[in-house]
Amino acid sequence: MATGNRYLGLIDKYRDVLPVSDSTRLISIGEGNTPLIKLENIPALTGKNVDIYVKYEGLNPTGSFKDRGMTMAVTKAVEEGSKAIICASTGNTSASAAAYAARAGIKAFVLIPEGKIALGKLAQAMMHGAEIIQIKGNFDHGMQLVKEVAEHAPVTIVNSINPYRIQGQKTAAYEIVEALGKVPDYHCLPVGNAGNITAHWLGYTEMGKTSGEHPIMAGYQAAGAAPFLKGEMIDDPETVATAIRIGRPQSWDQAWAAQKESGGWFDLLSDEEILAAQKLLSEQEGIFCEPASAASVGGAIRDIKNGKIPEGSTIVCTLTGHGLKDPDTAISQCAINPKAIDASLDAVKAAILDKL
Ligand code: AN7
Repeated sequence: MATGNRYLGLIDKYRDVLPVSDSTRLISIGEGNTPLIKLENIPALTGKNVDIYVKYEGLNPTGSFKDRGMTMAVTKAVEEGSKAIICASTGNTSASAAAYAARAGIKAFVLIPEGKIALGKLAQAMMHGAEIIQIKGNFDHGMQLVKEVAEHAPVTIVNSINPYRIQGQKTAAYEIVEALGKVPDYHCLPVGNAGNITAHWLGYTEMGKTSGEHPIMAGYQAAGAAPFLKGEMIDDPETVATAIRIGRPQSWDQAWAAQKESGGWFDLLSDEEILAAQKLLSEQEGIFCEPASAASVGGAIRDIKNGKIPEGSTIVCTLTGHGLKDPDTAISQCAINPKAIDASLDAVKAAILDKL
């Protein structure tokens, strides 16, 4: 058995390109190192010859890509002597902040929109012992309040406006290029606050400094929460993909820069299209992601079919969060509500033969 190469998290692996020193205490739960999975069945359904890979970020410790940025942000908060962190969140940031604060032995305050966060995310924030502050408002209201309160209380903001979050998250781009052995032609992401597309673009441009190579970045939003398509902030974002129910993206300028510099685009998907893509991935590939994540694959499939993404392309789609984050939305999509039958051989046999 191989020994001596235990994975110690992404800061340890990418310390050469991250703002840490040898004496920095790393707050890590083994995040990063997520699989880049080649889709085997969906490409054929597009009718085009393309390679599609998904970067399954749902396999991070708390089940979303947020852990990449959070390990870095909490590591620096602790290094700087902070005893408490705070964030506004549509769910995943709060789950991640709660877990890393627990690991570090500091306090986490999380502001979440009442009734609009997926069940699994709430369970995580509660289990990790975060101080949960539910507000009668949406993410954008929470974010504004967090910025204001941080000026009056000794708390470190760990939303993606914290530059260390972006630093940690850029490592996903490094892993992709390492796993593929080349730079992908296209990179498709769901976009909410736009921190992740900003972070990926930073990673790709750092790596491509001498070669100039980079993917074309495509960002997909939910139709009811699509400020990048509208060209301005919106007030009442609404979508079944609660993770990206955001009307005032914090990384607005950086995301436009990523789009323009990469030659990419933003587009939107209806809630129905998002849920259909989530189901397709589950049924065709055995990969369960949360609704927001599926926007990347749904958008990519559409743009492959319409030729915007040409044949012969290598495409990476980020699956930002695990499907188990939002069991309610998953179950409500499945028409068949399994009914109990008699616990007898005859009844079970009949049930099987009925389906073959
Ligand atoms: C699964 O947790 O904003 O464009 O507060 O959870 O970087 O914001 C979550 C965002 C995509 C959008 N997919 O990423 C939060 C939060 C999932 C997410 C996004 C989020 P950004």
